[in-house]
Amino acid sequence: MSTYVVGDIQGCYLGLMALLEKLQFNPQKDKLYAVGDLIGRGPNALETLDFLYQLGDGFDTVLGNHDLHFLAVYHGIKKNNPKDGFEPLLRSSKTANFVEWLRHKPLAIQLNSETFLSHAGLYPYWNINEALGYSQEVEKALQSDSYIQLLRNMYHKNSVVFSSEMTAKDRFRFIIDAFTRMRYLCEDGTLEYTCKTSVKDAPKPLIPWFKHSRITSLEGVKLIFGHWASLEGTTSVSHCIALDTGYIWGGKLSAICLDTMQISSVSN
Ligand SMILES: [Mn+2]
Repeated sequence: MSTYVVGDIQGCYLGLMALLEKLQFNPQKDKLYAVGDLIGRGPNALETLDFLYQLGDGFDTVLGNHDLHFLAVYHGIKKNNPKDGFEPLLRSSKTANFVEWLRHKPLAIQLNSETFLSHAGLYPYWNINEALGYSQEVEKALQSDSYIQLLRNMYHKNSVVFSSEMTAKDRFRFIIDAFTRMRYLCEDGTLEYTCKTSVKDAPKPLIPWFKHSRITSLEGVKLIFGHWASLEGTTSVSHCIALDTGYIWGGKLSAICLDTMQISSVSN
């Protein structure tokens, strides 16, 4: 039995199939995790969700910003934009089932004492246990009757710092943003959501979250994340593993084998 974590699939079903074949993934024995953005922009959202859903207990994922956006589009909170690639999925009779399935996925997963998965990373001012607690708060809300309000609330202005005095709405929005959209922090620790470039092209005062001293000093824990294709799989922090290698943009789809820590990729 092997355990793999795959990067941002974004509806690229054929890429996923090619990668699983390269890994000789055995759905009867092996386990697959994803770092979120299962769909979004790519051509085969329906096939991708259908396949992953059918893996049953052999698959689990954290939610990415595109996955959450899909839920909002499904519920009519946001207009469908054809470039998201959701159309065949929105027309499928299976979709209500996939929506329920996604609604029960977390923002963060701790696989064992040393491996933590989330879509964008770990907000430097949270330790692992706090982060898991905040993920659970959102998970509960996603599964509650206030689910639609939670989705609608995602589209208000980003909150850039976390504090215990925030309103519930700001707090939920911050938790979702930190787990699914974070890339850079400003020198004062506030989150900066607009810069999406590689680290070498970023304006000087911005710090990638994984270079923050609270993250570089975290020992014995591997933080595995996706979301940030312009990193091209490189963080230069050995315990921070970037798996979004931009397949959807003509790059690669990558997965790490947690037993060997070997990364395998296929090109688009
Ligand atoms: Mn993303």
